[in-house]
Amino acid sequence: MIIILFGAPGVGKGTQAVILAEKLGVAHLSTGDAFRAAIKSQTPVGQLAKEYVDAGKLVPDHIVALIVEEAMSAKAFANGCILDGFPRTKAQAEALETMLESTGQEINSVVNINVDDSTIITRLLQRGRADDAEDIIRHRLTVYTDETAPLLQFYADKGLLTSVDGIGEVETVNQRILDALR
Ligand code: B4P
Repeated sequence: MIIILFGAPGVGKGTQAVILAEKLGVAHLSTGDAFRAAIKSQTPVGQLAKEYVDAGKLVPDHIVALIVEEAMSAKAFANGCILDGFPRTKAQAEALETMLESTGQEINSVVNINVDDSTIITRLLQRGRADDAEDIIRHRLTVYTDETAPLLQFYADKGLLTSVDGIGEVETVNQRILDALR
C-alpha cells in the first residue's frame, strides 16, 4: 500500500502521516524530517541539503533521490508506506514510478489536503521552525504553486487523486482522510 499525502507546506501532511501510519500499520517517510535529521547529524546529504531547506527552496531532485531510495529499500517499507512531502516535482514523481516498478508496488491513493494560505501562514508562524519565518513561508508557498501543484493534474489523470478539507481538529481531518481512502 503506497499512499501519498499531498498539499502545500503546512497543510498538515506530517501531522496526518504519523497518525495514518500508526492506524494503518505501515511505514512513514517524511523527506522533510529525513533532511532535518541529516542536517542535524551533518551527514554528506545533510550538508548538501541545508542551504535549500533553510531558504525554503526545494532540495535538488538528485539529492532527494538519495534519501528516498535508501529509506524505501529498508525492510520496514516492504508492505508499503505513507509518503509525506514526496514527490514534489514531476521528476520526483517519475523517479517514484520507476522505483515502484522495480519493487512491484503501486500507488493506491494520492490525498490532497486543502488549507488556504492565510491559515497556513498562521499555523507555521505559531510552529516557529527555522524555516517558518514569514518571508521563507511565502517563498515555500510560491515554490509549491510553481513546481509541486502541477502534479495534482498528473495524479488526477491517473485516477488516483482525492482531496480533503484540512481545516478542523487534527482527528477530524484524519477521519476525512480515512473516509477518502475507502
Ligand atoms: P516538510 O518537512 O515536508 O514540511 P512542510 O511541507 O512545511 O509541512 P507539513 O505539510 O508536513 O505540515 P505539518 O504537519 O508539519 O518540508 C520542509 C522543507 O524540506 C521544504 O521546504 C524543502 O526544502 C525540503 N523538502 C522536503 N521534501 C522535499 C522534496 N521531496 N523535494 C525537495 N525538497 C524537499 O503541519 C504544520 C503545522 O500545522 C504544525 O505546527 C502542526 O502542528 C499544525 N497543524 C497540523 N494540522 C493542524 C490542524 N488540523 N489544525 C491546526 N494546526 C495544525
